[in-house]
Amino acid sequence: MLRFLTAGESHGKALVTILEGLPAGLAIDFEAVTRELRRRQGGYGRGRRMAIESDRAEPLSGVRHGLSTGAPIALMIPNKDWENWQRTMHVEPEQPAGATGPDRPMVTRPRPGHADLAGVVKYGHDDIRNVLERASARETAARVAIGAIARQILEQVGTEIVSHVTSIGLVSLPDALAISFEDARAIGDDAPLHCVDPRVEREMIAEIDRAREAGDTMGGSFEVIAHDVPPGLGSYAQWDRKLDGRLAQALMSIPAIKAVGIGRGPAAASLPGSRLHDEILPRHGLQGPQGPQGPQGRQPVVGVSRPTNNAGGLEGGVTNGEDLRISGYMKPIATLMKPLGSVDLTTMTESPATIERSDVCAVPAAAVVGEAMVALVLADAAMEKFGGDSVQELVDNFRAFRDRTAARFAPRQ
Ligand code: EPS
Repeated sequence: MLRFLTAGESHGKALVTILEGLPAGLAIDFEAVTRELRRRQGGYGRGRRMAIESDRAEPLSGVRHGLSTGAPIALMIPNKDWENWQRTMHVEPEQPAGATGPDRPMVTRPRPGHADLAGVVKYGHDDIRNVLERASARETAARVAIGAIARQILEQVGTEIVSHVTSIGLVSLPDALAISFEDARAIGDDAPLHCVDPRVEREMIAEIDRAREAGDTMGGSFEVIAHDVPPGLGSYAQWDRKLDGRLAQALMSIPAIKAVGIGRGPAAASLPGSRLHDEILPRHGLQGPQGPQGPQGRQPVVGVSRPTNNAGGLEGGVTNGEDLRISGYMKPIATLMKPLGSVDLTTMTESPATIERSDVCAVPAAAVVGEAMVALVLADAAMEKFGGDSVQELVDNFRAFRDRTAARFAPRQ
C-alpha cells in the first residue's frame, strides 16, 4: 500500500511529507520533482506569494545513493516566506529573540467559503490564523512533490499523466473529451492557463482580468488524462476498492474542488444509454505489446477497439485500458479583495470578511495538483495489483500480466 501524510503551515518553517510503501530500487529523479513544483507555482491569476517561493523538495530519508531503499521517503519543502512570518508563526511559547517579520494582529473576521468559521468552531480557537494556516492550499505543494515520485513508479508500467484547463468561469472548451492525450501533452509549459486552445485561453484570461479588476475571484475546471494505464486496476468487488471512488475522493480532497466527473461526467445523466456507452469492436491488424512500438506497453493490451471513451477509462470501478479521464471543478477562491459580509467573532457584530493575500484564480495550479493526486491513486492501485517490494519485482509482475492478457485478447486476423 502506497500512502502519505503531509504536515506544515502556509507561513510556517516548511512543509513536510512522508511517502510510505514505495518499492526499493527506484532511481528517483529529484529534478523532475522540482519541475512539477515549479509547474504548480505557475499559471495566470496567481498572487504575490508565488513570486516569493521557488519550491524545492529536500529528501530527508528513504533514498540512498539515488535509489529508494523501501523505507519511508520524507521530503521537506522550506517556505521562503517564513522569514517574514517568524514573529507571527513561532512554535515557542514566547517570541524567540531575533525572530523576523511583523507582529500581525489576530484574524477574527471569517471569509465566507473558507475553512475559517467552521475551523474555529470545531477547534475552539480565537485566532482564525490557527485554521487558515493549515487549510491553505499551500499544503498542495507537498502533494505535488510526492505525486512526482508516484509518477516515476507509474513510468515503470508505461503510464503517463497530463492535464489541461477546460473552463474558467463561463468560458469553456466546447468538448473537453474531444481533446486527446497527445493534444494535452503538447501544451507548452509557458501556456498561461494550460488550455489547448489559445483563442479560448485568451477569453479565459479576460475573465480573470475582469474578476481581478472587480476585486473578485474566479473558479473553473480541469481534466486529468492518464495514458497507457494498465487494465484491471481497482475492483468492482467491494465499494472501497472501486477506483472511480478512490480517484473522486483524491480529487475532492484538493482545496476548493466541489465536484468531480469521470469521462462524460454529470452529462452522462442526461444521455440515453445508446448514446453514452462506448461500443466494443474487434480490433484488426494490430500487433500485441511486443509489436513495432516496442516492449513498453505502448500497444493496447486488450485487442478491442472503443470508438468513444465516455466512460473515461473506467467501467465497474476498474480500468479498461482506455485513457483514464477525470475532471475537477473548482469554486472561486474565498479571499475577495472586495470582501463579502461577515461577523467579527470578538464582538459578534457585522464586519467585512478579512482580506488575506491570495490568488484571483488558481485553476491551472489545481490541475497540477490533480495530476499528482491521480498519480498517487494509480501508483497505489498498480502496487496493489502487481505487488513487489522492489521495482524489478513490480515490473516483472506487470509484464507477465500484460503479456498474458495481450495473448488472451489478441486481435484475430
Ligand atoms: C498558495 C499559497 C498561499 C495562497 C494560496 C495558495 O499563499 P499566501 O497565503 O501566503 O498568499 O497564495 O492559498 C489560498 C488562496 C488559500 O485560500 O489558501 C499555494 O502555495 O498554492
